[in-house]
Amino acid sequence: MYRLFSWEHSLFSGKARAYLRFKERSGALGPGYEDILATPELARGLLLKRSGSAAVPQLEAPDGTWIQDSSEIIDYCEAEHPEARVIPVPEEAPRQCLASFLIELLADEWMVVPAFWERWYFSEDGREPNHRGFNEQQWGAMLAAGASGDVRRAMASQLFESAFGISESRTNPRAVYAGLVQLGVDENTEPAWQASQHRILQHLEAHFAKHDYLLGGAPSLADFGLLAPLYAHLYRDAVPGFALRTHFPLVCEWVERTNGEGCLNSRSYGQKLYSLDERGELVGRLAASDAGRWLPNDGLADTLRPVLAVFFEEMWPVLSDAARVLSDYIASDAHAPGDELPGKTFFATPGFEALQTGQGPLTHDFEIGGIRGRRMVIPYQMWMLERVGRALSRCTASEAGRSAVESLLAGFPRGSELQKLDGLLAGCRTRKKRALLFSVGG
Ligand SMILES: N[C@@H](CCC(=O)N[C@@H](CS)C(=O)NCC(=O)O)C(=O)O
Repeated sequence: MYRLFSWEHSLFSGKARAYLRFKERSGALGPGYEDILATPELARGLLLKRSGSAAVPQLEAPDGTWIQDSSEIIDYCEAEHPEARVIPVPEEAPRQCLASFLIELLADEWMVVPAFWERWYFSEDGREPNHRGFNEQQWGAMLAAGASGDVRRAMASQLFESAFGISESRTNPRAVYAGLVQLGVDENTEPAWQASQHRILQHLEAHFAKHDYLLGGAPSLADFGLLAPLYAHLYRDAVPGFALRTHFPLVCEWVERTNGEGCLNSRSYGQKLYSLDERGELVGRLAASDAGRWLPNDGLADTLRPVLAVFFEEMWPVLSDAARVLSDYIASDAHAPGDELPGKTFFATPGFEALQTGQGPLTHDFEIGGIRGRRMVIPYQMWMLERVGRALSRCTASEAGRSAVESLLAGFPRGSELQKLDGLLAGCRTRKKRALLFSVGG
């Protein structure tokens, strides 16, 4: 069996788990998988040793191959088990393929910010409503698995105080609170990040009013990517979870459908609806929208375009500036080609804080919703962009593919810049070895 090492409350674990569940239920995952809680003992004694990082999710394949990173988990399993595929074939459906990779990137590395903020903002002292108790419970379930409820909560509470400095989150931000600052969340930008999240949720609510999944009637990489910020943080955490259920009920239904749990009536994978024929006999039919398939003819729903527009309007300017800043740093005397680069998403990578905080060489000005802030450059995002670039070159390999992609991108501000991705990334190519990132060269 595959072994998935995960936490229920982890953003990227939700993405990998829902993907594996879909493949398994579709009969496409060979031996299936076991979901193993990555306790601190396993994180230190196994994950860290195998990959160089204790981050979850990580996957061990039946032959012992070890895979760290939710995107690599999906790529690995797609190559091994191509049935019930989740990535549209670039040569056949270039627009759906490109859209899937862009939404994965938007969800993983942009929507992560307000989702992460919701969890920790509503755990701070004095916030009302407040879900600190819930947050203690979910962290404690991992930190002290098997211990009694009071011990589990106490362990988490202790971690929140001693390591995360929750009581002085605003005056002396540490760990997760420092991470939020490093990601560009401060008192000025907070409302803008929240507005960005609401804008996306409104677009999604409109989309799921017509279609069960992002590409139509079956899940894709775009759905599993989107589930990363939506499941553990926005759906499960108590305060955003209440808001999501009350304001975005169709998004909630999609979360349940895509996650494959608590979804009896939400037309999840392969579910049927039944009617009675004239003799009173049950007649089943596929429940999903769009005949249970991605839209025909490489179609993208009109309701999906506003979601892609958020990528180009908000995230793309930041990514392209980050590529420039990272290229300058790699070319400078401060870095030798082939050396390690910071890797984390949620906060500055230990050992690289001087580069990624304050006015360090791996920080830059950015804008969200017209508000200016400063954030760290995350080289991992260039690794993700290279992944988009590989898909893009296959999408545009034929004349027909090129023109399909060109007309899609022409509909977005600065959309055509994506076609010059190779040039943008030329000075900041990365190599990922286990969980570690290095510049290319040397
Ligand atoms: N890019 C990675 C991100 C993994 C990640 O940051 N995981 C978080 C939880 S969602 C984590 O384990 N953080 C703790 C740590 O880095 O030690 C992926 O897609 O899997």
